[in-house]
Amino acid sequence: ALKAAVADAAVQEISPWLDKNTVLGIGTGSTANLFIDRLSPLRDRFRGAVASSDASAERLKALGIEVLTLNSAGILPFYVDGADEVNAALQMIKGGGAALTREKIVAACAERFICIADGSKQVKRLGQFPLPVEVIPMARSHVGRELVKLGAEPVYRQGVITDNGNQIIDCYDFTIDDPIEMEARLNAIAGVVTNGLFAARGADVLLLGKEDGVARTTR
Ligand code: DER
Repeated sequence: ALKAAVADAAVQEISPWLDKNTVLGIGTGSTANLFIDRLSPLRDRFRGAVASSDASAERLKALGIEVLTLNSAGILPFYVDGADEVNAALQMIKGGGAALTREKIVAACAERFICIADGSKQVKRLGQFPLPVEVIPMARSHVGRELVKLGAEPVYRQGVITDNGNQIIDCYDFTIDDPIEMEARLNAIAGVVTNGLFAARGADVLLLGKEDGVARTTR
């Protein structure tokens, strides 16, 4: 119910801005799916969407919403997506659904990142949720050793291949004092494609579902 409430709030957030040329950036996960479902009645009021995963693209198409490639869409007015954790600075950990690379790419092309999450995702400090890191398969052991040096406990996410053909390492018991600095350090490790810290480019609006309603925070 909290997820549904934030999905409704996200529709309210964007609907005044929709026109026939609007292309929306759409995330991945159960909360993003509820948002996708709510776009269906509005599909004649915007042009289409860019999806951050094959799963979201399929869901959009099934609802008759045009799915565009990011290269054909250019700059997007909005990116709407969930998060695994979000702090007071609207920095996030994402990647629970293994879509972090395309999520970070589509988010980078959006003017406004609207994060939709239930209250359980709000944390004081990022890192309770194991931080996902997408790696080139041949580099998995090397990246694992580098993550140990950074103080993480790396665990290979067995049986998961991302939409980009890569693998995921989840970093447990990881103390992240400075999310922006750590995001950059992780990106510098040879073999890392993307890490789940969305800190340098966090969310612009957070719609957080709580028992007493949806709290809206801007950065
Ligand atoms: O994998 C992801 O980044 C998802 O957005 C995840 O962070 C949120 O998924 P949920 O809405 O199913 O909790």
